[in-house]
Amino acid sequence: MIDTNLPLTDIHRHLDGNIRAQTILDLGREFNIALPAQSLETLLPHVQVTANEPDLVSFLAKLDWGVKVLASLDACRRVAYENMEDASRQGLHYVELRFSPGYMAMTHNLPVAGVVEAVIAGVREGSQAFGVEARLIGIMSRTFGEAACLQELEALLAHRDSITALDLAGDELGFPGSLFLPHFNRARDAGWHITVHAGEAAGPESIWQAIRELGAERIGHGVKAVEDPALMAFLAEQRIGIESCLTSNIQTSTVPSLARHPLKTFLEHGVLASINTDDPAVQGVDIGHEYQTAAPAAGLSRDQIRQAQINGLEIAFLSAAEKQVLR
Ligand code: ES4
Ligand code: ZN
Repeated sequence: MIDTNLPLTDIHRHLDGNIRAQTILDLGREFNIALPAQSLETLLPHVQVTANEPDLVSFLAKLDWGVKVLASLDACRRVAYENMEDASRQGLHYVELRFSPGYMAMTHNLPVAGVVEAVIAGVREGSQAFGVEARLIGIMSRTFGEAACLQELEALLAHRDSITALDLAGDELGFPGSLFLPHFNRARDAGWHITVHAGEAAGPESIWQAIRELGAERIGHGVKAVEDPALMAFLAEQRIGIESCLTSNIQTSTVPSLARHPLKTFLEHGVLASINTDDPAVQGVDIGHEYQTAAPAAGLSRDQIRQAQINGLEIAFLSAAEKQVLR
């Protein structure tokens, strides 16, 4: 169901949620970090979702082993590089990789700006080695509060030309977007694009706020928009992109089943919704699974899946000329 005549994109993928289990084992050994298991097979259930989690915050805890082994800047660079190799193996032509430098730095007290630098280097090397085009989105992890997010923002701004956009991820219910107004004002001043995780754990008002107050041009997940007809019309009219992540929304219990996922409704309303993975290694999925298995299970027709594939490039944070090169 992937149209091989069109570029294949993933514009919502966390590189710190996509650390290979084998790499967790390798780095755990290298840095003498105690892991819950010593073989790939026995480690997998600790670092991958095995059953749907009750909520977003429990799901996010599954990402922790990946960052616990990031004991050096070179480990961060390796993970970024391997993300590009994985993107290439999955047949992607273009990826927007996002990461929270504060989260990656946290366990081993790495310098946050150093993490940003290491990720930029790893993605650049991987992009060249594997021939996949990439852009980087900086994340502020709202779960750690306004001050920690300011630290992440400063570290990202130190490398502003290598960063394309700013995002806000983590506990949407506990930390509303309104807390981060000054952060996003600075991001817009830096000339960055804006995307925000919204309408995943919280309701449509969180999406309105992300757009009106934070300046979001795209929304991560946005599933709760279907509860607000005025918002659905606004998203379509204003061409606000939706980054849908089907399997992720089931695993976080945001949506009860794929059959009830709103992606099909978005497409029927002319909303520019796209198909993406989120945290593929933690979820145990790849982009092929989302197109070939999850999208049909969400009731999308062949044409709707193709439209979602077109939308992925349409709403990518690229200039018209950059998109043309990929087509
Ligand atoms: C998220 Cl860090 C992360 N990964 C996946 N989904 C998310 N929602 C909010 N933060
Ligand atoms: Zn996400």
